[in-house]
Amino acid sequence: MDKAKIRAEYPILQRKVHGKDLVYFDNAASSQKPKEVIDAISDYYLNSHSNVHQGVHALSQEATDLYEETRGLLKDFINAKEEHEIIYSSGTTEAINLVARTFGDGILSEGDEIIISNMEHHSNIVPWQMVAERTGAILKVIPITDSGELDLATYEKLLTSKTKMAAVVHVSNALGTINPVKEMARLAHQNGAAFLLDGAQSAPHMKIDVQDIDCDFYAASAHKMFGPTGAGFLYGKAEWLEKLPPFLGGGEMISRVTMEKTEYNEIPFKFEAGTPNIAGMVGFAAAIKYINKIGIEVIEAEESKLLDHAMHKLKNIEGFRTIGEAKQKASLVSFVIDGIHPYDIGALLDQMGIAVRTGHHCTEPIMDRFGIPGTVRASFAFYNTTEEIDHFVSSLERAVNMLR
Ligand code: 7TS
Repeated sequence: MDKAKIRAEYPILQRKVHGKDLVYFDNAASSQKPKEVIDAISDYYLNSHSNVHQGVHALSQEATDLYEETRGLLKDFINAKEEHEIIYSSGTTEAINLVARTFGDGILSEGDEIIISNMEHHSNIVPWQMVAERTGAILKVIPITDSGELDLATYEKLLTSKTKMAAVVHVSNALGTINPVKEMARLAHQNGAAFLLDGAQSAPHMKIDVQDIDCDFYAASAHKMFGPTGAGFLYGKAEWLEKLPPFLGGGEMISRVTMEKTEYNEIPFKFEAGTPNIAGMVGFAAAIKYINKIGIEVIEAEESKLLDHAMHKLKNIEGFRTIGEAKQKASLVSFVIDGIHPYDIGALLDQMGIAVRTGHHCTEPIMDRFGIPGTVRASFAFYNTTEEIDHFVSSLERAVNMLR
């Protein structure tokens, strides 16, 4: 991998922060954008913007073609069976809310059970709590082991004939754990439950095959996939999308409206009310093409090398403790240093030009499980380098010495 060439494609990686070369290790929060993604958005507004799916005029047709191209790219990217199984959304959060809300409206009744895990991002907890409260459904939680893995034996016991949905994170943003989702989907289906995957952290880093996993729903965000903010998607098996009621009401999601009654549009449009984030989807298309050009397997292998390098160096720091030591891990390290608050480390690293995330990472139940207020999280993307990691480790040592 020609790192210098790749890094040159990211204007932001050339800048300085507090007078120091930027080291960006907050990729799990949001990745940076290559120039071709930024150019695609800019080019769209400069040359092709109009509203979609409406006009007979040339610009509307052009905008629609650009906007719809993303659907086919996403279908291939996650190996969905049909293009209409891809619903555009503003991101993972909205996609999960779509499923939770419509499940509440169309499927769940009092006493039904929903399973989530202790490892979820808040966006895969709160929507289910809301729907449980509204419908009288019961929320059950898969525990986490000391190494930061899901307790699968308990998951099996939690599944009953009343379970209607099991919704879990594919890759944990706070622990890095890659969950055994194919097996989990099989177990859910054995009990007649649907299986939803929060793919926010898996889509940017590994090959996804929704047919092989056999999940019923899969949600992800463009901004973690080198694309723009405010764009993302929900994959849903066509049988489910046909069965579920609509999410938001308005234009685009209808086929006929009278003052008495509305007939809804077919999928995917049934779930896409209002003027969408057209430029966002155009940028998302460019991001997927960019990932495809590099190769997701190449990205995965490079990030795995970066993680190994970081772990090898970090473990020598006195008082260093990793939170999340799963056998299968994505390229992030969440850690605490005994006796020092994560925020203080983050603030000192920032002064040195190094961007890491500190805190609970929107996974407060994980922090409660490990009895800590938060962690420092360094999350790597393939454009990061071993030199940056070495610099990070020596800067961390300096920070620790200052704070001890
Ligand atoms: N699920 C997981 C596993 C996530 O990591 C995130 C965002 C979300 C859902 C929500 O995605 P959104 O694009 O809809 O906001 N995670 C993080 C993070 O770790 N730091 O900032 C955002």
